[in-house]
Amino acid sequence: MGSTVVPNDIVLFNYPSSPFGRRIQWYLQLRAIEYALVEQPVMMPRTDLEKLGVKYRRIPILAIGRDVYLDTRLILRTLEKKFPDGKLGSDKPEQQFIEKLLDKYMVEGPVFQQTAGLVPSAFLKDPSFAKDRKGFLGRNWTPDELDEGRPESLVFVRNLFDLLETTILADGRNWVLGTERPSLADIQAIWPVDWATSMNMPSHVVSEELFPKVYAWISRFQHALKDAAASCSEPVPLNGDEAVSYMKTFKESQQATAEDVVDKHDPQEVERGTLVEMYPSDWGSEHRDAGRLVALARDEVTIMAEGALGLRIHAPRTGFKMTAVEKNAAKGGTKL
Ligand SMILES: N[C@@H](CCC(=O)N[C@@H](CS)C(=O)NCC(=O)O)C(=O)O
Repeated sequence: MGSTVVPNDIVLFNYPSSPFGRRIQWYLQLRAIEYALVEQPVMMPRTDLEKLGVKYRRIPILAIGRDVYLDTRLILRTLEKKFPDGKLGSDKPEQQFIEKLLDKYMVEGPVFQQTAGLVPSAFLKDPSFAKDRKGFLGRNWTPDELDEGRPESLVFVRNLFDLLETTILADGRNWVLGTERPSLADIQAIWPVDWATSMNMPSHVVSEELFPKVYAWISRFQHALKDAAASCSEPVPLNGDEAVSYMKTFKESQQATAEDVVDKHDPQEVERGTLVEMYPSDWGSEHRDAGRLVALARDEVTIMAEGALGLRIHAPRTGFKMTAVEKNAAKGGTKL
C-alpha cells in the first residue's frame, strides 16, 4: 500500500462512541503507543471487516500485523505483554487480583447491559438502528422497553457509583491503586461510570454532589488523557482497503510460532489443526469465525482463519465459545 505507515503494526477498528473502544484508545493514548485507526460504522454492514474475513461483529477489534485480537480484555492483556516497558498493570499479585476482578466484573457481568439501559430511547426510534441492534441481540429492543427498564438501570448504575465512592476512592486517593498516574485498574474501573455521565441521569439519583469522589476521579482521568494526547500523535487514519493491503504484507510469516501451543490437558480436548468456530457466548453469537486451531491456552484460543488473508484470530475463552466443526485433527481431521 505504498508509503502508508502503520505505527507499531497496530490497526484498531473502532467507532468513537463505543465505550469498549474507549478502553483501548485510552490505553494506547496513556502509553503514547502510536497506531493506525480504521473507523467503523456504528451499524452493520462493516465492509472493512468483511474484506478482512473477520466475522465477529463486536467493536473494537485490534490487529497487530496479521494477528487479530477480539475483545478488550484480551486486547489489553496482549498490549501489556507486547509492550512491557512502561506497562500500566501492576507487578504485585494483590493488585493484579484487583485489576483482574475489575476487568471481569465490568466486562463479563451485567454492567454493560445495565448502563446501556440509560441510552435515550430516541436512539431506538431510528428504525435502522433498532433493526441493527435486533440483529445483534437476537430480539426486539424497543423504545418502550428502554423507558420501562430505566429505573432498574438507574438503581444498578447508582450502586456502581456508590461502590467506587465508598470503597476504593473513599480515602481520597487519586487513582484506584494509589499510583502516581492512572493505571490499568483505572481504565478497567472507569469506563462504565464515565459512559454513564454522558447520559441523562436525574441529579437526585447520580450527580457530582452525591458522588463527588467518583466525579473528581473522572475529571482527573480526562485531564490525564489530555496531557497524554499533547505528547503523542493522533492515530494514523486508514481505510479498509489500506488495512487489507497492509495486513497482506504479513502473509508470508504464517508458520507456527513458539507461542502456538495446544494444551494437551485442555478439558475441551480439541487437537491442533481441527476446524473450529469461535464466537462470543452472550450477544452476536451467530457471527462466527471459523478456522484451524493453532493455539489453545487457559484463557486464549487462536485460529488460522479461513480465507485468503491467512489471519490468525485470537479470542479469550471466558465469554467465548470454541466448538469443533469436524472430527479432531488427530482423530482423522485435517492436519495443519
Ligand atoms: N466483551 C466485548 C464487548 C464489546 C461490545 O459489546 N461492543 C459493543 C460496542 S461498545 C458492540 O459491539 N455493539 C454491537 C455493535 O457495535 O455491532 C469487549 O470487551 O470488547
